Amino acid sequence: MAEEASTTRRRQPGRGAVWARRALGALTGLLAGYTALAVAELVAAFGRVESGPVIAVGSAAIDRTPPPVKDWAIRHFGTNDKLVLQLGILAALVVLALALGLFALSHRRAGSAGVLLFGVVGAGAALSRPDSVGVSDAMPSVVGAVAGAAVMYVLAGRLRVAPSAAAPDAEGGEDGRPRWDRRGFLVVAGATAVATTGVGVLGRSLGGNLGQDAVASRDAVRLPAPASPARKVPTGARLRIPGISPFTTPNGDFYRVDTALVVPKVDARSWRLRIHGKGVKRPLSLSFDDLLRRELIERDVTLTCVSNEVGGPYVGNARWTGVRLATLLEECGVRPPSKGGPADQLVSRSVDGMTIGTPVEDVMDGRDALLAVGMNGQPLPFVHGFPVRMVVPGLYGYVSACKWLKDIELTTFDSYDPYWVKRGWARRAPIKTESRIDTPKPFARPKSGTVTVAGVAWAQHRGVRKVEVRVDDGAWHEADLAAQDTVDTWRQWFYRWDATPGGHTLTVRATDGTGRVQTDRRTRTIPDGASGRHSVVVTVD
Ligand SMILES: Nc1nc2c(c(=O)[nH]1)N[C@H]1C(S)=C(S)[C@@H](COP(=O)(O)O)O[C@H]1N2
Ligand SMILES: [Mo]
Repeated sequence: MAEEASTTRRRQPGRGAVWARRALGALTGLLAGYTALAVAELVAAFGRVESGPVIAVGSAAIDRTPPPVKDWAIRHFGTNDKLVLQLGILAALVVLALALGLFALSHRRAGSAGVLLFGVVGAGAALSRPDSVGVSDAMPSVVGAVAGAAVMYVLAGRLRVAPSAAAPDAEGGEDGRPRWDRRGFLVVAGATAVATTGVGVLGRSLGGNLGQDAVASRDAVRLPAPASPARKVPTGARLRIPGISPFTTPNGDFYRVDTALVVPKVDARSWRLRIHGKGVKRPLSLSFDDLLRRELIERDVTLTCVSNEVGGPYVGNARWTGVRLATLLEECGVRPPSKGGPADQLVSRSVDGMTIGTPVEDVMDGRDALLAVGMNGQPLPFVHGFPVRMVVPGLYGYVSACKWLKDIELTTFDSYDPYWVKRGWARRAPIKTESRIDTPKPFARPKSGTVTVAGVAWAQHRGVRKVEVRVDDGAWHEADLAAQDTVDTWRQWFYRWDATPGGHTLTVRATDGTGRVQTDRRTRTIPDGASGRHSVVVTVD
């Protein structure tokens, strides 16, 4: 009986050994993938971080994301959407690497070639980017993939089953022990893991040092006093109500919306801006110092993103310092269409390949369209476009607020569609009149009696004339308005509500400076901004 059992055990293909080999196969896939990425990032750190496979594939994915998905991502992940995307890419890579490692157990060559295929995808993504500088951008993915494929080939070789006549069962020998080179595998795998970690750490530290010049150039910026300071914010423009958005949004709290997976770090000392195109009699090329030597103006302007849902957070108000764009354009001999100029679209380009189209008429109609260098008294933060960005009062960011600006081209709407227009968004997009209840928060449980309902309303370049609040389906009550700073800024408001116990819906609407009431017609954000009225449901105790 005992004899019988031991025979059976020997004949079985050592279940434990089969699983151990599979696990090591999967581990091989992981190690190959890890090596490929670490080597690729190291190579990228020597060139451009943007050309590394994860960033390149992520950026290419962003470029190709259908607008509704992008909208959904912004809505659900907000400014974290990019982190979620990168984690998603890494998770997908882990799964694919595990599968490829298992596959390589039986198909060593094909499995290794599979790693190279990923290199091709990464290289293709890097080359497809609008900011690609040429074939060198393919290097990180290619070199990384070759290293990864080599690791796969060598490790899978250690896991090959030695043919044995004595033991027809594939993985186990007569003694039940595996017949593949477990010791060899562990030695090579361990060495690979150590080497790759070293490569990864080196790549990280090199990559982290990138942009040091840009940081130094930003630290060295001293913004000259503006020749035309912003008007002093009227004392009545800042309400002190708990929970209301502050009139001026601090830089650190300012919303951020862009397609950049790596924030561009531009060295202001080598930065230049070119202005050229249709109807430009004297093209201009300016350095950052040239710009600072010009007459600077300072203005309060509220920025809004077209992806902002009704009641959403993508709106902020800052004090911008910069050069009047219209003055520069006039110097170049540009005339707006209304004065016979041939160009009706101004296309701004960023260092990361973003293109943004703005009506020439709008930037030259007397409003304070700026090439901004300062935000709330500081040089622009990197995430907000250092060294120079555009700010145009009254237009959504995607048609006006180009960050990391490097080129301005005058052209026509008929002949060129910029980035977001190619993806289904409107060519022209003035900001819609909107208002938001900041307090009470949705599902709050205020006590009955007087409850302060408060928030902000905006209708940039038209101004906010009136804000009204309605409780449930009752009459509209006029809210108290904070003093107006300028027509280009938002306005705070509050309403003292005599709250009665039970569930209530609070709704707000604004009237702009032209007398038009904010519509109650709900629309999606695409193609030209959400409309409708913000409501908050509360339960009064
Ligand atoms: N280079 C570049 N500029 C850009 C964008 C971008 O993706 N890339 N996004 C635009 C959009 S959609 C908006 S709403 C504003 C947001 O500016 P902020 O991030 O400083 O708030 O920047 C605009 N400028
Ligand atoms: Mo936006």
